[in-house]
Amino acid sequence: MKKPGKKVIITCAITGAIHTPTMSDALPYRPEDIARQAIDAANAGAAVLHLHARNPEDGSVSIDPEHFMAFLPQIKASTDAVINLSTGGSLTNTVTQRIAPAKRVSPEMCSLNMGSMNFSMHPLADKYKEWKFPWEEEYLRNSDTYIFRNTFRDIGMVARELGEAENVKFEHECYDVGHLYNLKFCMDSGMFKPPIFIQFIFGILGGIGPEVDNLVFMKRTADRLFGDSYRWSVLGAGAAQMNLATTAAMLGGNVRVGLEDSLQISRGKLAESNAHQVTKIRSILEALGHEIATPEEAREMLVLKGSSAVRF
Ligand code: KMH
Ligand code: ZN
Repeated sequence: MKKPGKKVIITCAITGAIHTPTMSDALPYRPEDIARQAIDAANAGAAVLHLHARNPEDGSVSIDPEHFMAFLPQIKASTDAVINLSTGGSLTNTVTQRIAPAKRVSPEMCSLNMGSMNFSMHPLADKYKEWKFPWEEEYLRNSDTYIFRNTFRDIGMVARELGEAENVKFEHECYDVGHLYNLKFCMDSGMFKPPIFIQFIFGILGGIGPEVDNLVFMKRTADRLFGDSYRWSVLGAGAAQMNLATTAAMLGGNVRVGLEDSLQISRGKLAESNAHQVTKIRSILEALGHEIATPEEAREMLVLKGSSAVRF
């Protein structure tokens, strides 16, 4: 486990599948905007870029490998940041569809969600009266019927097809304490090589809430289950983002920010860009005496295969 005083990895999640274009003009969805914001975030201090794709015409979530290929080469050519592809997909995708982009490009990292759960954004729909695109309102409202499917068989398939076959390291996304036990079961079955990287997630409707008590509980549980064989990071959704990231770093962890998880820079105020959030968390962490990990240091801490081993 990473000890306090060691370098902090900043992950920036650039666009995601939760927010829609109406919610913020800063949310990127065209490939050139995703690339530019990702590069700016890396220049601001993000060592890892967590990436989803969007449909360039209307900003809807896409798992089309071509939509990923519209920005991946440019990001790779302009930064040394670790590229982490989402396997979360969207409300209508099968797990096989969700991993297709990563199978095509074999990135250094991928997300791997560690349990099936409700995952809903429907309360957001009531906040807006007019929409930039027709799909947005229905997408949000229908999420109250959504079961985010990540069964043990699904997890095993992703472990084989991306972990074993492509040597991809996973960002194990754990939204509640049971997900840590799922991960422990999988580890004991030999699915993942240590050190594993856990993203503790707080504040998604369907997962554990964004209280510091919960962070301490998740970390204590992970310490008990995984000992020294894990690295960890924290993602607080919405207004919890900066506070929980700061708390995580104070407890010896790494942090994730980005417009995927929160559109705000401070309570009620929209962020101008992903780099805006990276710059803010970086200055908080540096003011507290933490050093920020470079991409090369992140590769060493997480034991990644290296950027020369990707296919884009
Ligand atoms: N937006 C996060 C809360 C994924 O990409 O696999 C969830 C996420 C899922 O990052
Ligand atoms: Zn994501």
